[in-house]
Amino acid sequence: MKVFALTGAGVSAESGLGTFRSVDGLWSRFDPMRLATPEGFAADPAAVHEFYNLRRRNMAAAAPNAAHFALTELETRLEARGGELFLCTQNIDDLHERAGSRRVWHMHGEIARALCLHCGTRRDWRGDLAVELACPRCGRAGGLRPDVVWFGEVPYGMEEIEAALEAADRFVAIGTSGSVYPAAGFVARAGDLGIPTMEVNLEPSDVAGLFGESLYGPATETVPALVARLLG
Ligand code: BJW
Repeated sequence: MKVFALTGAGVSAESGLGTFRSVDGLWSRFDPMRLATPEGFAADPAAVHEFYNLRRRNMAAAAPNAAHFALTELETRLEARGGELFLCTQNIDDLHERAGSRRVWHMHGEIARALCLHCGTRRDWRGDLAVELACPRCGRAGGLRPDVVWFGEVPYGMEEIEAALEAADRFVAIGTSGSVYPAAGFVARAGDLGIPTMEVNLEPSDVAGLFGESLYGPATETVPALVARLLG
């Protein structure tokens, strides 16, 4: 069996990392147009660095939870049976990797990586970023930014994602509000392809009506239950 799992901020919520659109979510306190767009970065890079530096430190202090570990078990046990898990996350944190997942597709990039706008180099970057820092590759300052996908930018690996969706036997969306495209459109695409779909979330998402099945509750409870079910 080939499973395509799409994860969102809800999978890391119980690890203490904030979601975006809950009542007290990140976008209720921070302006996404200022902090998560290329135009916002051009206008005030220091403010954007401060926002992501804080989140990078929060991530380092957080630990993976039972939902991340259950998805690692799913990957391992599907592979042992000749199956596959395509784990596509919108999250920029590394909690899937720290739970042991070996192949994680970060469609919205990774906060522990930096991209140089001058030379295009992408590299691991675990410390703070700052405007005055120079790129270790080209030596120019002022061009380093978090290697994350902001509004108006094209997510990473869309061709590979589409191919994995086409090859999948199951599509599950976990902890995502279904409000950001193109990820929010995957369930409709899976439906067009005739793939059974399931939503696993705290509450019905914006696209809940498009899923064949649903399981509602905290991810640390629902994801282990989902994995047990998928493994039969
Ligand atoms: C729990 C739980 C628990 C809580 N257990 N569950 C109109 C105007 C302008 C733009 C657009 C437009 N229409 C469409 C667009 C495009 C735009 C878009 O979608 N905008 C919408 C807002 C309308 N999209 C883009 O610009 C994207 N690019 C694009 O479309 O390029 C064109 C293209 C595509 C494909 C091929 C070719 C061309 C880029 C989007 C980039 C999004 N970036 C962000 C920030 C990245 C870095 C960062 O983290 O800072 O990505 S925004 C933010 O939202 C972040 C997330 O990955 C993303 C999704 O959020 P997510 O994960 O769903 O979180 P929440 O908070 O929304 O939901 C959490 C869910 O968990 C909730 O449902 C809770 O109930 C649940 N939950 N606790 C289980 N314990």
